[in-house]
Amino acid sequence: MEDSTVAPHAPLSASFPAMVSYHTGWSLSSEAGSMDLEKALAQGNLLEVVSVIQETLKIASSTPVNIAVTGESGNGMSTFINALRGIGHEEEDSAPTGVVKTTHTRASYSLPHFPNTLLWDLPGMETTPQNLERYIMEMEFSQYDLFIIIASEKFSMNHAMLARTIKSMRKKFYIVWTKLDTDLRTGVLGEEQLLKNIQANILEHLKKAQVCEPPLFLVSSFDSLFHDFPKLRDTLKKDLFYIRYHGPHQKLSNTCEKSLNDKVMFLQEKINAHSFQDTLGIRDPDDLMQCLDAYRLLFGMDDESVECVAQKMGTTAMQYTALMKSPNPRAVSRIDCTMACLTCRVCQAFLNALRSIPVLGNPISNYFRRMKHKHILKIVAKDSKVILRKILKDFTISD
Ligand SMILES: Nc1nc2c(ncn2[C@@H]2O[C@H](COP(=O)(O)OP(=O)(O)OP(=O)(O)O)[C@@H](O)[C@H]2O)c(=O)[nH]1
Ligand SMILES: [Mg+2]
Repeated sequence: MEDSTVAPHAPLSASFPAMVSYHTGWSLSSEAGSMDLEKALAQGNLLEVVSVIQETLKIASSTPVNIAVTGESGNGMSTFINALRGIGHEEEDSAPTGVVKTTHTRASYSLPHFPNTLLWDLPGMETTPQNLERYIMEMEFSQYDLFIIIASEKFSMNHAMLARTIKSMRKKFYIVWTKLDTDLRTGVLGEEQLLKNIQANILEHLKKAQVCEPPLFLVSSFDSLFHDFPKLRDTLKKDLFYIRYHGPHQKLSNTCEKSLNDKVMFLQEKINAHSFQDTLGIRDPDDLMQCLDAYRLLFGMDDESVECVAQKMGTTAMQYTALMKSPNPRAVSRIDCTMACLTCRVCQAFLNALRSIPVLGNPISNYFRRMKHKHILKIVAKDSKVILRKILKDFTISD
């Protein structure tokens, strides 16, 4: 069935692309991604962990973010879109503008300097509450990630209701007051007072509609470098980053955290069962160096893996090892009090003496051995979390 609300010759696209927003993009691939990540963490394959994180964040960065520009007809929505895109109203792919009602069907436009971001020019909303509901349905408000409500000349209750509806959908929105050039030209008040009055009037309407203060920008679409336009672009940049990466980032962090905790529990059971050699590959469970190496290998935190990951990330292994406690057994004993106690000469001599006591000696020394292993495990698991957090952060910053 054809959608009558959509422009037939919209410049970029008139209907939503198959992958709508990062929420959808993520959910399409999230299950497979999560499983791959869990598997790689369980196997201690750090390089594979990095690949899964990289792939997931690549999907997030290439999935379109949809921004709806809405308001009442004639408020200057299409002109604002052209201004934000840095083009005039008569260029080939500019949004049509005019003094009479011009935009009848929605259309999307790319936003230069903001890759994979679509600005949607919506027809103006009608003015009754029943129509507002229909408008929200027809314009498919649920599909957008961010809203820009345009107002000019008069901030009406309709604008406030629109804000309230978007807020109830738990979506982010800005209020943009446009045609400021006309206000400044025709107003009798000084600029400072006029700006204050406009802001106060908008906030009063929003307060009546029980909407708390959203980001508010006062602009003229004829001066797209002045007034609040630079502030608006900065805010948009930050919010688009958040919209794009927050969900996937959270999900990846949670999966890493959960998988590592599960792995610690699994290994603790093996320690309790004293399966040092067969499961953990530790020949001498009293050799601190051997134990550390074995646990680091199980978590993919061994020197070779860290080196490979550093190469993949375009950095040096030092960037990671400097954050870790486990690569250096002497440092572990020095920095970590429990470890220092468990490995000190007096304690070792005491444990050796215990072993020679019949019946009681072995259980007590086994207890201390388990305690030492669990502590090493804790240190290595903590290192893994620190390194994964750094990898996640580095990937998101370098985008
Ligand atoms: N002075 C001034 N005029 C503006 C500004 N923005 C828009 N206009 C004018 O306002 C009129 C309506 O602008 P449009 O951008 O077409 O408005 P719209 O909200 O898209 O309206 P429809 O598509 O018709 O619903 C046009 O004549 C624009 O030139 C502005 O910042 N300053
Ligand atoms: Mg328009």
